[in-house]
Amino acid sequence: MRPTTFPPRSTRTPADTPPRLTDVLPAPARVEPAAGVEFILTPGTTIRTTPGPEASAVGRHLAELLRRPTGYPLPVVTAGQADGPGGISLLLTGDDGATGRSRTPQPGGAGSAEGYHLEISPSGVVARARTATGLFYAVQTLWQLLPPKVESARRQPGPWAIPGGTIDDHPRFGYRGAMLDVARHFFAVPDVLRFVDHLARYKVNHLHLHLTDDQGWRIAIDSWPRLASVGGSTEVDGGPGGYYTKEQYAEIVAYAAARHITVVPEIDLPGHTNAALNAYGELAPDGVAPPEYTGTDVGFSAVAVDNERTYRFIDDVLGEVAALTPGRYLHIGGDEAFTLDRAAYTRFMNRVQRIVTGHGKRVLGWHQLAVAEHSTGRVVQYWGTSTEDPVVAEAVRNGAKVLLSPGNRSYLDMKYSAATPLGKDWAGLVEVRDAYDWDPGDYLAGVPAEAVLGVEAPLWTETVRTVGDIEFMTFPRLPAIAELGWSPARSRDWADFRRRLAGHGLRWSTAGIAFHRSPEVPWAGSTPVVPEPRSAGSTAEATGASTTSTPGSGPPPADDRPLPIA
Ligand code: TNX
Repeated sequence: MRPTTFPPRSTRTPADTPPRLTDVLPAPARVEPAAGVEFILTPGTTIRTTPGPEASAVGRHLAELLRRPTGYPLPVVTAGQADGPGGISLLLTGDDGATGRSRTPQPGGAGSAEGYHLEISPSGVVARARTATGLFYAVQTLWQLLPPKVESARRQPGPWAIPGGTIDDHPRFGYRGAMLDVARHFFAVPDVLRFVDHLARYKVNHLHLHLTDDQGWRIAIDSWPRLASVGGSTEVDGGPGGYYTKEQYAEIVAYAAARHITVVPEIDLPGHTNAALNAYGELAPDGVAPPEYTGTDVGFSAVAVDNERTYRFIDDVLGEVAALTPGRYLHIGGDEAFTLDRAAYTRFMNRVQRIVTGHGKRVLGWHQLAVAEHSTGRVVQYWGTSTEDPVVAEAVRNGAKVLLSPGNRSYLDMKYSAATPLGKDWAGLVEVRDAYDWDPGDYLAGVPAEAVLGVEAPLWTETVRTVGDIEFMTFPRLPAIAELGWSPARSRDWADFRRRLAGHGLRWSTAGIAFHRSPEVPWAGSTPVVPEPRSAGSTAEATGASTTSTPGSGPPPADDRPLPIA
């Protein structure tokens, strides 16, 4: 172990300075800093994991995050009973006591399925968790506790200090999500994988993909091939569109799973279906294929709800999508079907819900679905702007759970301010504090905390065209929603949140991630101003400029851009 004082603290730059133990985002359930104590990562540091593929995969993930910036080899080896202190240990406190710990859950939540316990001392780092997911979250926490230069795609000089102390952590809600609309503008696989990486940082565990809408159908369906080949060839403003082959979609699912994220596919029904109707006119109410649509209106399309062929189509599509989905939920949309009366809509949705359960999945849908009958395990996603919805409350009384995505709080496509170059404002302007300062457990009348499955931040992409655009709208609001989903209600504190958030600006800019420099946040360090997105028009907002990216490989093509930590 090296002395912990090299180089002198006074010569550290912001990018060199390790965060404090209390800076983690989302805020852990319990943090106990040990004053004046650090662990220093060295060229000799080893990562030891409990035997078995799950823990060693987490160990390799940590090594991959750290090898490039540190230049250290960081071998991942199997932990043994006889190991001495030192290095980083990632231990599953499973049923066999193999780690030397009892079966008793760790205090503070390492016994919960996603919880972990982290001890950082000069002699080593020890993470313990009951599951690999818990270990993965311990790794995310550890990564955040290293100095911002750890985000660099290039090798940086040490020292690599981690603040000492203990953290006990577990999530408040089981579902923490973000949605990406790949229908209005299509995003290729690498862009989606990059988004997955952003979610993993903040312990978000669901990626909802809005796969179909009026402007495009984005997933190959073998039994109805023109959905993708014809329906996938358009997007908002007439761009080329695109779709995922089943292999590509499976790649997204696997990449997310490796980051302990479940993909929730959405096939939006009965409205938002113009692309499908354009591909198969037989599904349209008048049997005639409508022209393709590249505008941004909503609510004008619907499948023929009185035609048996429509239900064959839905059964085929949901069956193929279910087969690609390891998670328990299929999202069936249900929003803005303005051309149908309530009776026709309800009859249709009752039937579609049964098709979902027939494929062994649970129903998730936008909250308009609340009028349909209860379906075992169903979840309605609330996207309204009011704190009252009697129909949703009634569905909850009948057994539904609620996923909270209030438009005026969690919508990542809302403008931050009137000057924001991208986004919409129908739900209001959503600055960081609006996104952060509400309690999902006590938000919607008649929906108690026990009925809340969690929170999700949806990013609709009518105005979002590039990776830089995605990131500018996502950061810093995603961490706000992630914290509401993860951290204990009692820890919600705007002043403390914005202090912690401020430290992440330098991390994002070092990683090449665009973000909105909200005036509400005292951004720390000298974050560089990066160019505006190409869709920005004339504006003073600074965002990333990338249009392409390489997943998991740090910044988008920015190698000629000076990093702030040279
Ligand atoms: C409403 S939110 C929609 C989407 C739009 C979005 C734009 C919801 C379930 N439907 O079709 O993209 O507004 O903010």
